[in-house]
Amino acid sequence: MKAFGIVLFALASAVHGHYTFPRLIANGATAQDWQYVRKTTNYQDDGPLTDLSSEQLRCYQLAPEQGTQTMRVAAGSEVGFTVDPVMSHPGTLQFYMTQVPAGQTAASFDGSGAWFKIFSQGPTISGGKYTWPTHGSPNATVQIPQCLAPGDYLLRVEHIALHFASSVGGAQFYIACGQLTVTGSGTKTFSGVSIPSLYGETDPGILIDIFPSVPTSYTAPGPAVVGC
Ligand SMILES: *[C@@H]1O[C@H](CO)[C@@H](O)[C@H](O)[C@H]1NC(C)=O
Ligand SMILES: [Cu+2]
Repeated sequence: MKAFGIVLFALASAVHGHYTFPRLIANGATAQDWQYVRKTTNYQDDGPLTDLSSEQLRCYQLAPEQGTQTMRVAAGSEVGFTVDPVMSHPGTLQFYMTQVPAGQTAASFDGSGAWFKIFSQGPTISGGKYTWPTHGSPNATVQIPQCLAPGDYLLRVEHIALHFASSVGGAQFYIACGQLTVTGSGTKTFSGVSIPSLYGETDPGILIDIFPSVPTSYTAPGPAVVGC
């Protein structure tokens, strides 16, 4: 009976274990909780966002002004977030950025501009099933495009958990934004999409059965990843 109890407990935590992205990873170091990451609405219960029409889809942030600090990072360097505790659901990892408009800072900007996608990682398909490389990972990192023009940006991480995504409204969004000042000699700026209007509830990759008998394809939601 004891072994049976442990199995039940493991199953329960796999279903109910939500997560947050509290710490920025940059310049080879990990900062404090919510030091460079805007504190998210789910900071206590770790719960997901499911309403795709909400402005919370931008940064899932608890309050507009939080005293969050801004980290200087070089274009081309590796930046990311720790996960608390881990990305415990199968899902797609994506990173977006938005350039802060003139006259504002990464600390003041509400994210109402154009967001461009710099990374997307869905499943691999092999052995007749989907496999999710980020499933169980304790961090999520990305390379800031080498060609990116210097300036203030928000970096948005998004993990779309898909274990209930076969019905409308079932996809679970786990989101956070870090505040960055990007340095370097890049010159490139990118057009993008506004949030929350970028996704629809029935988009491919949002309304999806991830347990089909034999998957053949996968399409990530949102725009294509930009390149330098
Ligand atoms: C992310 O997690 C992996 C797996 O635990 C670890 O090997 C790696 O060093 C971590 N990376 C960062 C930047 O913390
Ligand atoms: Cu969860």
